[in-house]
Amino acid sequence: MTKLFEPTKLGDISLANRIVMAPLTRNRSPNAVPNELNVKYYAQRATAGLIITEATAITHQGQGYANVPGLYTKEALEGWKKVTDAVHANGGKIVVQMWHVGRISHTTLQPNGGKPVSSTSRRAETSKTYLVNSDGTGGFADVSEPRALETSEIPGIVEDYRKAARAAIDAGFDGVEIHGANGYLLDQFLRGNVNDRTDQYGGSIENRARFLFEVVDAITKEIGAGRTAIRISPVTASGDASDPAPQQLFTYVVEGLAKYDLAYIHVIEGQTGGKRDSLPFDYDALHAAYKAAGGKAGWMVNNAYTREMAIEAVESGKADVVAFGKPFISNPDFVRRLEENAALAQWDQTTLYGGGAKGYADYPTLDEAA
Ligand code: 8OZ
Repeated sequence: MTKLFEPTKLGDISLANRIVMAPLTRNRSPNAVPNELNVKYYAQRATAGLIITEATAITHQGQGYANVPGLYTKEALEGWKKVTDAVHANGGKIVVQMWHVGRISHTTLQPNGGKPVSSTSRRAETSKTYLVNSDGTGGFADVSEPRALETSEIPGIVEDYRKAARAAIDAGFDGVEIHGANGYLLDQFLRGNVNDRTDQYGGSIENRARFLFEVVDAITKEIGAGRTAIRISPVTASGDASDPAPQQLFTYVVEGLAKYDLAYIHVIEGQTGGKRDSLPFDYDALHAAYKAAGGKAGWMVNNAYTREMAIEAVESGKADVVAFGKPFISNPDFVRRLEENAALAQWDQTTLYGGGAKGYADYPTLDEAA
């Protein structure tokens, strides 16, 4: 037996087990509005101890890809209410991942066709976004050149986060996960090789982390720390993000987060969706620094965990809960399969981004396949 299948609590959120569905971008919500197909997909996966939704834009300006959902229109929030109701009806818990893409966007996705905003006016040279062509087919395209945010604009974006967190709770979510990872807006401020500002939001680690802490502060005041979480990716190079001293940077970040009684800290180990050892980083030292600073939130780990690794992580205290991404796409009853050590279905790589039910809401459970 293992603790992996036993209940736990992350802040104010009670989980039936310690297996979490990681956020997964699927590009199946036209007009940024969650629809009946999305309801079905999430409801099918409600045996996860916790579902983290796909990254969800807090504002139109925070949009960076075609057909990803939002939190900023009445229609989107009504759509999400149907999702949260369906997940709760099936006994699950669900938090929304709050997203502002920053410079990983395209003018055609922005309000009035404007430039995406960032900590810098430099383009993410190797980054692609996903656009839908006029004939309805999808395709990847270079991201647009951003404009650097004025210092005076930052409080407005903090306010956007606060409002979106309130709207999320009103739409029935059990909490929110701030997307602080993978080269998006907050990470664009954190990273020394992206952030080239000379104001109080650039330069030192303390300055680069200021925006993130203002967002954490605003959201925890609005909805409570026990329903607020954050995801970080210390070495992920997505979005052309990198830093000269990630260990120092993220130690400062988690020590600051220790001052809040958050629901959980979600750490991607290695390159998101890729190699676990893509760059050197001591994740156990990061966890130890968090605890030494008085941090009490759940420690969530992610990236290419196997059943054995997950059992070992929760037994040893390396982590409190383990998030799994792509296996949850092709195994709606992933928790049961881990419990029974049953075979896992492989996901179809060609239907990850965009499309309809195929490769999305049509993967059978063990019972359905029998
Ligand atoms: C895959 C494709 C598009 C976006 C992330 C939100 O990496 C994403 C994402 C993943 O965090």
